[in-house]
Amino acid sequence: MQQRPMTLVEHIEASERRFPEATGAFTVLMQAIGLACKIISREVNQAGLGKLLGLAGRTNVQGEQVARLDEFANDTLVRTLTRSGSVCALGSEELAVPIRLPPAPETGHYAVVFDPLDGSSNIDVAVSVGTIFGVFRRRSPAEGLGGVEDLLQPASSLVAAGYAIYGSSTVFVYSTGLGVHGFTLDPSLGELLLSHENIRVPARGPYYSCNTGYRDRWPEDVARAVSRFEDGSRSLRYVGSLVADAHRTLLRGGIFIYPPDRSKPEGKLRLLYEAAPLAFLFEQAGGRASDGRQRITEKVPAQLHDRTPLVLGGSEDVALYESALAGDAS
Ligand code: AHM
Ligand code: MG
Repeated sequence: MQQRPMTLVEHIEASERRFPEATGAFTVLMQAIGLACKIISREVNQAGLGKLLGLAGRTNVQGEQVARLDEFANDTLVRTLTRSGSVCALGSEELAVPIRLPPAPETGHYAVVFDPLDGSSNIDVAVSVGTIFGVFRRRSPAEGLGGVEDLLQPASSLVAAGYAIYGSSTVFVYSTGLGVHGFTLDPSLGELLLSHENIRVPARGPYYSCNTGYRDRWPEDVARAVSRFEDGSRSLRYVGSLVADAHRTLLRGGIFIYPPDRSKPEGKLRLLYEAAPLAFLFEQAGGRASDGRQRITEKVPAQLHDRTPLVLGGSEDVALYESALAGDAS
């Protein structure tokens, strides 16, 4: 008889059993994130039918227009994670300040950062969007409210990270440091089923992915480094949803670049909500993540909403970008 694939929850439980001291709180937390992503997936797929398309009529902390689905996704994650009792603090790309939760000393060991709906400019045109998350261990004393110190940690301190992509299918990818695994949503069961076990990024890939429409705003070193990938041997792919561009790069290889430019000297993408979780996944999958000069996993955020240039990809491709940026002419 053909074996049925493992569900996400079974997979998390199996990896938690490797640690006899584990209390089960981590499984509860991951289950909550999986549930929130399934709820968001359902809403994204029905957005054209319901009333959730369009703008909410206000701007967020980043000064960007908030789409209604952004709000829905943020509320879903906040409510589901709060109800799980496993978190002490939450940081969201959509919220100016962190959510600090009352003490749950037996269970509230974790702090979660997330971009609830990445790529939201693509929602109204039915292009893939996604949710990105990172999980830190609590650092503040267990008796009080969680705080910003629980969230301002480098990606090297993540205990888990992942994303869900709401595309032609919904795929949930996560790692706890024991490989990177992907699960595809079976809508008839409402279950995420193991479909991509132990994902590895090819060292060199066939694509480069970058918004070359901004070339005139790039500093000279960025233009030089990107041009290294424009020798005719690679195809250009750029969705404009980070989750989608990262997912393709993780599975197929290649390089994703969001560099600094004259109008965004720090880059556009957020260190905590976008770059750090993806960097953790790429390194776990044998790839690399860099700001062009430094590993993303080493960068300590000073503020919740810090931005960073971001380069993700296979180890050889990212090394090529970094050396070209540093001035190597070869
Ligand atoms: P968002 O979090 O507001 O959706 O913005 C982030 C998105 C990423 O998904 C994507 O990589 C990038 O912005 C695209 O930006 P641009 O249109 O400048 O190329
Ligand atoms: Mg985003």
